[in-house]
Amino acid sequence: MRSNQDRTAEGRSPSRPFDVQKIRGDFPILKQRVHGKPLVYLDNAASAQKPQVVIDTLSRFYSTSYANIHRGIHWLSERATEAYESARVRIQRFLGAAEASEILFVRGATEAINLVAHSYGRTHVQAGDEILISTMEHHSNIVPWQILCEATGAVLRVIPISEEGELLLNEYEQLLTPKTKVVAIVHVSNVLGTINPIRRIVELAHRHHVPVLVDGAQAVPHLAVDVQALDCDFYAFSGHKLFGPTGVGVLYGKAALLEAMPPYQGGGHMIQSVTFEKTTYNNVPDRFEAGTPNIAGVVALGAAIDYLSDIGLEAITAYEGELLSYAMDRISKIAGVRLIGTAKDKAGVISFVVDGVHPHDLGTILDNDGIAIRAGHHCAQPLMSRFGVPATARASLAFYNTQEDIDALAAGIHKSIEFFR
Ligand code: 7TS
Repeated sequence: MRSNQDRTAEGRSPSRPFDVQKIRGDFPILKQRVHGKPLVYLDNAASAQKPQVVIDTLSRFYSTSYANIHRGIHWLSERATEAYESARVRIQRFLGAAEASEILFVRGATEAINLVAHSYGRTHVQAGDEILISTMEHHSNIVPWQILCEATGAVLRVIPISEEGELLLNEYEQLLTPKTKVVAIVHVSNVLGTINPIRRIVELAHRHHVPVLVDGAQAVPHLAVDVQALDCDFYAFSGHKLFGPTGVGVLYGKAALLEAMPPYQGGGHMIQSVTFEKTTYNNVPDRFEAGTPNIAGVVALGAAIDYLSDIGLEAITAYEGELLSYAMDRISKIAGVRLIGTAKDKAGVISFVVDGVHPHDLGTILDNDGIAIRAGHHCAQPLMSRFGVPATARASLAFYNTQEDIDALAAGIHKSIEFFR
């Protein structure tokens, strides 16, 4: 894979040495106290915090450059359009896509997957066909395919996983048949942290001429992603988990596939001409961006990506890898803790259950000490069933977390065990 540093916008300085204290200073919310304690934010898989540069970009854009886009004519509209389209180019580089028009702006990973299930799915999937997903999918990569199956009579098939939370690739190979029409798979599990071998998954699917959609919502904050190296056909992610604003996300699609796909939503901007008799559609990406998009959100997502590229995804992956090892070691040593998700290739998501302590009670006790984690099924109920638990506690890391955060978490777990003893 190309290094992310090669991919930063021209003229940018190469990555600085990784200085977590300096990075923490970029995130104003981390200076807050919660219930009188310093905030320990370990709920990054739900949503990540925003650096000052993202907050400033939103404010500056609305203060100086805001108008509706793609309406030409006046200066402000041109300025806003330029900012919006320049974010598209930044994201193209960030993902290593061949063309900017392969980047579609949507509301988030959920909408990206629904777009593909609806537009690609309804054109290519028929009764008796099969859609292949895995046991570790988020509901947003299950339900859109079930809706497609209900509408078409297609069948959902599920790749099983091991006790460690790794995909069973042999079983995957067996499930790939001439009936398979789409493989939709998560890159990094939001519960287990497992990093799936996407390149290999794509290679096997392509032998059967089956396109692969990758749900990258939990991957892009942790790993350098190169869609051309992965050779995936679609790649989806959300801006808010990537230190950008809410309400904006990205669908990458290979140009040839997108160009052959019908619109997902109808409205302004996605048309070439409209009469009551017939409407012709715009080219890609405009065909898939009906109505006024989240203009400022897109621009600020561009700023988030510049910020990350300046730090360097390789540096982030290396730092988080060490922090994850430290955390797994500390938490696994606590008597009564069962870790769920121990794959060899794993990103900074730690799920666990504690004997005698309900995950929600643990979450409440931790919150009292200013520690934010998530407890519940994490929108992955079938995965909870696979591990025979109704819920887990989940601590999820970002590059601004520290060993002190993990120490605070470990102390909180001990405290909750004492409390319920
Ligand atoms: N895919 C994965 C792997 C996710 O983790 C999530 C959100 C989504 C898709 C959907 O993203 P959205 O931005 O469209 O909502 N995951 C979580 C989570 O783990 N806790 O809260 C949201």
